[in-house]
Amino acid sequence: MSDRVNLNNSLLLVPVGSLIVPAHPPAPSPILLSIAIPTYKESQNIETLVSKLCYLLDPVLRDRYELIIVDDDSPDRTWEIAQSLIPQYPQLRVMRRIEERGLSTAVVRGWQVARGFVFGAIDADLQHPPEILLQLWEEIKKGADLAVASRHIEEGGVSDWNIFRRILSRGAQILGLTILPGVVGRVSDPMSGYFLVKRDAIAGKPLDPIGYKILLEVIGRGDIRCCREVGYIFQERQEGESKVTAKQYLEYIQHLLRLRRSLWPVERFLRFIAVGATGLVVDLSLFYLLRTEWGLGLTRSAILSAEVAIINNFLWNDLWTYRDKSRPQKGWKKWFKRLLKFNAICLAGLILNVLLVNILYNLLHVNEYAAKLIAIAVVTFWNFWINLKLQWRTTEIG
Ligand SMILES: Nc1nc2c(ncn2[C@@H]2O[C@H](COP(=O)(O)OP(=O)(O)O)[C@@H](O)[C@H]2O)c(=O)[nH]1
Ligand SMILES: [Mg+2]
Repeated sequence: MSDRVNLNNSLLLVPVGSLIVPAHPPAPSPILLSIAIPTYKESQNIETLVSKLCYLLDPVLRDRYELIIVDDDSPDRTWEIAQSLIPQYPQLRVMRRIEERGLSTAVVRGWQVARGFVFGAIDADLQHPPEILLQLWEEIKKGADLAVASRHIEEGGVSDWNIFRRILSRGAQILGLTILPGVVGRVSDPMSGYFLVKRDAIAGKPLDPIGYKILLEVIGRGDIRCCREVGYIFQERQEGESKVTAKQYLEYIQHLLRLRRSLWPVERFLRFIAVGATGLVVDLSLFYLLRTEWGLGLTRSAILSAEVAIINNFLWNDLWTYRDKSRPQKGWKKWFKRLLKFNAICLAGLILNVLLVNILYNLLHVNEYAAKLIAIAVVTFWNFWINLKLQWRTTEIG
């Protein structure tokens, strides 16, 4: 991957491999905002779009923004026309993809070479009014992690879509809400391709989009705390034509299902259970050693062996189960903090365990062993979930 650019208007090199955005720009840079513009056969639109964007952004960000056109080797040579605009618009960078195809991956490839700390996506066909960009930027400056241009809030809308198109669009949204409520329900217009997002929110997350709906991927896999929306009217296309066909609808469903599967952390949970099993072995063996070999008291043996098992579990979970989340939290201090939190969560789990056994046995008259088994299952799930949510989160609160 390289960000060498614009000497002789050269094209950007296309990143290869996984679609992961790095946590930092390739080199220190004054750029704040990087907007990816996916194009396919947009030769008639590209100059107008670039000139409008630069006209709007120059007074606000001067030379602290960049526009990254990612063209999929359009037969109308959009990439070449874009390249010819670079001398006039030095903020412009152009990538020509030969091997890969698709709107969403084009956007991510653009972000991978981006130098800013805020990323954007906008269509090249002027259906996304450029002026809205400044409002989105304002929302980011006020603290939003994600600012979405929406057709479905006040001041938003579509120009003159027929009833069929409106139903199709809403139908797609309802389907999305059913399959992925936590993602699709976060914003009023989850199908929008016009938004800004902070680098921090998606850096290091393996993105894996299919088709058109890059925003789903950003919300689904990103770490989005604060999200704002700005209304806009989706304009009619003046030049060129839409590339949407029935295929994109199928891809949308495929994308929803793929996200659904990957957001259920099945593999992580299985790892957690495996680690728990090693903990049990450690706990029992040490308890045996302390009691019978060294003759320590019952309570002391129980506490000591449980604590060693907790440390054992912590080490494996930190290194393996939650590796992707613990790795970015560098340093011994943070490691130690995680260990303490893990202890606290396990202790809370133990209290919950005792409470549940009592409620099940004394109040609900469940068999003692059944009560204990239910409690173990609930507490395992509790430990897993609370650790995932509180403990190994990538970004810290406050
Ligand atoms: N790089 C790239 N851009 C694409 C591709 N398909 C569409 N686009 C661009 O994505 C934007 C939206 O596409 P469009 O067909 O207008 O979608 P619609 O507005 O939903 O009808 C436009 O800028 C297109 O040029 C693709 O396969 N690769
Ligand atoms: Mg369009």
